[in-house]
Amino acid sequence: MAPGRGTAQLFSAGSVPTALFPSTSPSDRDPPRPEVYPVPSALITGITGQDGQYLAEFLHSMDYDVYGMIKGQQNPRAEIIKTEMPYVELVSGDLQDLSSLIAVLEYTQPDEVYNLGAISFVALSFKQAELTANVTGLGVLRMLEAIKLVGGADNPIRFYQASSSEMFGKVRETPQNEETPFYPRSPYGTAKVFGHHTTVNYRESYGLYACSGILFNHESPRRGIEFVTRKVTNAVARIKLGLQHELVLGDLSPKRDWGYAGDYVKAMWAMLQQDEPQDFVIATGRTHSVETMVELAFKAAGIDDWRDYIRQDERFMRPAEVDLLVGDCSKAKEILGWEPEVDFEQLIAMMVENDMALESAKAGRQA
Ligand code: GDR
Repeated sequence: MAPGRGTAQLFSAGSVPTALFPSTSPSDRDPPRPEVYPVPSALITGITGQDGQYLAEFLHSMDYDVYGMIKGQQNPRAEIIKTEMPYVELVSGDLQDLSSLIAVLEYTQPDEVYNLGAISFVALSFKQAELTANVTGLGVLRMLEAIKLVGGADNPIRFYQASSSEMFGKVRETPQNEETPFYPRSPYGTAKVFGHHTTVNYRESYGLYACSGILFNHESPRRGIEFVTRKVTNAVARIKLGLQHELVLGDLSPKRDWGYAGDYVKAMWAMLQQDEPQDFVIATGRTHSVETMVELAFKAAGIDDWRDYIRQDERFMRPAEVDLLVGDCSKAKEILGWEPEVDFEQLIAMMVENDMALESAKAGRQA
């Protein structure tokens, strides 16, 4: 007999475990197992973000039906999904509107829900604290309520919550693991703590299969330009090409544990394939300062006198900063078989290379 869903491990994060999948489909939960497995389906909120895109690709490669939730009618980023991932069916819903979430779940009937939607830019959360609490925090509660209502008794819907290392904030211990107490330092962090505890509470109160992945910073060429890594790699490319002459940043001293988003979405999936729902830290275990990251990015473009291009500005500093994050992902290694594949140096080089190609193509078009 094929192994059960609970044994699913990402033995090699690089190879898509298609062979594993039929034996780990949601239809496994109640024997007897049918001869032909129905196609599993997943709903992703935050589909237009970096993680939403990587996760959609990954799930599609494993023959999932993938639904992506989109807010509003004129969402410009929806076009990217329509063009690059035509296999994703976009559905209209809003984390601020419970009835829309119920309608989305009734229509999509997902086996798995990945809640990646959020106001996710920490700096913005200080300026739009109420909106952040509503979307990033209460949005989790609304989705869990919708799952509880639509899934009914013996709820078949599995839920993944995108928790964040920002919850550790002013860290209580180093490295941070699943037991480390939270001390958030921003409206974003406090909203994520609410979402995290709500996920645990719905699991314990209603027996939902609900997991939180406490993901440390994860980046890629698809990262939004407002986040520091992409801001830097894009500026470095433009400086190299003579299109920009300085890079204006905030505090260069904070340290982050930066991994590759393409690796991290595989851990999200693996969390929902276990016998029991539980929470996991996903991280690389290495930390670097913003300054080191900047230096590395310039060096990747062959620029040694990088300090000459940097200017610091109060505008990019935060009312309260998170000084040091570094995660201990031993539990994910042991239970999920997950390990990061792309290291920090490869990640930054990949991002610089991508921005060089993008910016030269853009400059070529404008010439
Ligand atoms: P972070 O990511 O806040 O860690 O949250 P971000 O890249 O925005 O900042 C990282 C660190 O760099 C410092 N910094 C700057 N940051 C930005 N954005 N722009 C600057 O000019 C700049 N100069 C210095 C910041 O102060 C900070 O210390 C990310 C988000 O993706 C969250 O949604 C996610 O939950 C966490 O990572 C894990």
